[in-house]
Amino acid sequence: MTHAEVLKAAGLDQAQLTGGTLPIHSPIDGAEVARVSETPASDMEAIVARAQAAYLKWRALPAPRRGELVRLLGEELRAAKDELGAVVTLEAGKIISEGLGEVQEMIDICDFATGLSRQLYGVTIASERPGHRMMETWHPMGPCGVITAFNFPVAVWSWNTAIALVCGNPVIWKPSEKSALTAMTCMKILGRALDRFGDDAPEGLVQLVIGGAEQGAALVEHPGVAIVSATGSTAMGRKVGPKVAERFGRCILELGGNNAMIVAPSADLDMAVRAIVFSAVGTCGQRCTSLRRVIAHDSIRAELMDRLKKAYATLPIGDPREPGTLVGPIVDGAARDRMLAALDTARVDGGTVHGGEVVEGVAGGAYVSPAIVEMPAQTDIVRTETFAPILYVMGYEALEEAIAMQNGVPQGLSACIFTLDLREAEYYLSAAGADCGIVNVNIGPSGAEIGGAFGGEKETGGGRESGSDAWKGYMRRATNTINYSAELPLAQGVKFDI
Ligand code: UN1
Repeated sequence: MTHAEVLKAAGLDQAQLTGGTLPIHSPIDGAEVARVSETPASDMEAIVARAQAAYLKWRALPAPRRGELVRLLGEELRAAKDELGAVVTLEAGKIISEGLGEVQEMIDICDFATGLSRQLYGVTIASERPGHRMMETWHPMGPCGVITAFNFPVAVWSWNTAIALVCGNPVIWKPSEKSALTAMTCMKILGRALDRFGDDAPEGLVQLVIGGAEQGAALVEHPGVAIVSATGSTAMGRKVGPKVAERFGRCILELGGNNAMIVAPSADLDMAVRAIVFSAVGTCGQRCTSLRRVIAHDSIRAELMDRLKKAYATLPIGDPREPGTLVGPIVDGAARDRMLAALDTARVDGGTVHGGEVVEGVAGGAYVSPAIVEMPAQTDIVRTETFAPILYVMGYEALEEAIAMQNGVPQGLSACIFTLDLREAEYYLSAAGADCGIVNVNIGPSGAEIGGAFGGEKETGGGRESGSDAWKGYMRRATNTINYSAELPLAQGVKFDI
């Protein structure tokens, strides 16, 4: 299909795709596929006011009824899976299977959130006072600003939106300026769910803001936006976090990663190689969970390197729409140049680079061969997240040393170990082990399921999205003490008789 056919099948019409100021390029061939209208930052006042009005109505609906909207969204996503997946491929350059996988992630979170809408449980607490009962109740918070990145243009929105909606919060979405088209397609799909849902959904329940840093800042700074959930670079988070903190808003940050795998002497190397290749070169190394560092035991390092070089040599790189392709384009020329510059720095630091060259793909796109870099030490460039398919490989002798190296980076998203040794695996999962938000055994660092809480520590920002009890980040907790006695005893035995 041509780009125009993909956009037409997604239901985007010419009026939406033309006449604006923001050019959208496909990483596949660099073609300008649309020029969309940006939301004036000065509109934020009215947008937030609409969201606030929507909040008052939406929070009054019983949560299971709110869940029904999310259930319908899941149904509409199932029906539109191929069309939306194709727009993801067009706009993010993902191979077809990964574009569809991202939509599946949306469907999964809708199922999860629908069930959650009947499980927004609070606890009861034993009171120290007779005739008293304590409990926690969870309430909606208010409008939730969602800022998403180009690399997961739809899944991350749905993690936030499905959960925010069942929690009773309207959503204002500012996607990456690189992925406005997937956002517009999502809004169409959501529109169909809203039509079926009926009048219970207030106007302005989910609003889209198109633009860049200016629009993002207007959203983040607005005191009417109760929660800001931002996914992207650590540099972005450093700006967003303090702004939200200054006004005592709530922030959910999911920022950079520098994810490592320790390959122990007992590792099943066949499995390790497959896991490494998927997580290091999948999505052209542009997941926040992408594998960026392998720390391999010296006894197996040479063999592992051998196998990795062989596997890398066979990687089909090129047009992500072709069924056999495993590595599509990197997002744009600037990202390619950052990759090449990082490799130059690694060479200066004593690294031996395999791959990492500009290759021919589709004319106009930025295509690179994924790189493996054997490093003598974990230098600054290794400690930096470069959003590209670069895999640094280092050696170790003792597990403690490997864990120290793994944790010795500013980021803390995802980590894993390949070992068949139970002691090593459990130690790695313990408090003395990996310091990340996602820690795995015998599985790579990327491709997490939605059921778990997603996010990480240190410069990754500390936020949690998606499954488990991440919903608590989207609600406010009230501690309630109810006195059903005829006395008024004070806590801590304090006497204050009047
Ligand atoms: C991201 O790159 O921002 O775990 C999200 C994964 C995906 C989500 C990645 N489920 O790799």
